[in-house]
This record gives sequence, structure tokens and C-alpha cells, in this order.
Amino acid sequence: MPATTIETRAKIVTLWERDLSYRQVAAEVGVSEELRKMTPHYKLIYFNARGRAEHIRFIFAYAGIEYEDERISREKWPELKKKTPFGLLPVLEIDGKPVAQSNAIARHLAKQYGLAGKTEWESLQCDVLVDALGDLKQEMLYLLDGNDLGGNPKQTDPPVLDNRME
Ligand SMILES: N[C@@H](CCC(=O)N[C@@H](CS)C(=O)NCC(=O)O)C(=O)O
Repeated sequence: MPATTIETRAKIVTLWERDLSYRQVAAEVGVSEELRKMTPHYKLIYFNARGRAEHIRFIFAYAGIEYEDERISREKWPELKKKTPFGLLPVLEIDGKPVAQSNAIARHLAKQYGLAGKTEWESLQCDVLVDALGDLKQEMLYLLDGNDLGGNPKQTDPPVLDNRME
């Protein structure tokens, strides 16, 4: 490895230890290519909807991380379902390893890219918000029939206000 690359990597580590975000590190070092090489390959698999994947996409966008955004069609879902960890999406593949559960994925990425709070108190506030939004999402899902997300329509649910949680 050329000396400059080692120096650059050392600088990245120093900046990282100062708790700078991924973006700030990239800006300070000015070597996004170098950072890109140190970043895992991410593939986010979800339906063609915002649903439970959009906060993950937001984190990628905010942190400036490249990822594959694979949108699964209704036709392809039954076959793929059998291969996912819990029979549900989203799944994030990290260097080919599948990880399920949207909030666990989001929390992991937020920690990786400096968005999960700088202190325990801030992290706690993030978790409080995640749980509060989860409660809200639960209420909203109750009003949906799930058709656009690949699930089965629930005939007993209350009337659908909108067919997607957009
Ligand atoms: N707790 C899971 C819930 C995942 C989930 O319910 N996914 C729905 C779409 S939002 C799904 O895969 N539905 C298809 C099915 O049930 O077959 C998470 O947050 O990732």
C-alpha cells in the first residue's frame, strides 16, 4: 500500500475518534474514494414503497453512502420471502450477509455513520423517538390494507384511508 494511503487512513481514524460524522470526515480528508473502499457493500431489499425502508434510505442519503436499492415486485415476493431471515422485508445485505428488522438496521447504520447521538443521553433520546414513531406507525398500519407492501389484505380492518404509508 503506498505511504500516502496509510497516512490518509491514519487521518481518517483520528478524525473518526473525534466523533465527526462520516460526511465530516469525508469533507475534511477529501478522499471520498478512500472512504468508499473502507465502506461495506450494502444492498437494501424492500418493496417499491417507502414503508419500513425509507428511514434507512434517509440515513444512507444523509451519510452519503452508496448502496443498492433493490425494489421487489409483488410477483417476485413469494419466492424471495422463503429466503429472508423472518419472511419479511426490509433486509439489508452487508457484504452479502442478510440482516433483518428495519430499526435494528437503521440503528446500526446510524452508529456507523455518527447519527446515533454523541452521548448516552443523546442515544437514549434517539431510541425514545424511534419507539414513539413505532407506536404511531402501528396505528397507521392498522388503517392500511397492506396491499402495496406485499402483505395480504386484512378484510376485517377498518376502511383504508390510503393504500400506502407514504
Ligand atoms: N419488524 C419488521 C417488520 C417488517 C414487516 O412487517 N415487513 C412487511 C412490509 S412493511 C412485509 O415484509 N410484508 C410482507 C409479508 O408479510 O409477506 C421490521 O421493522 O423490519
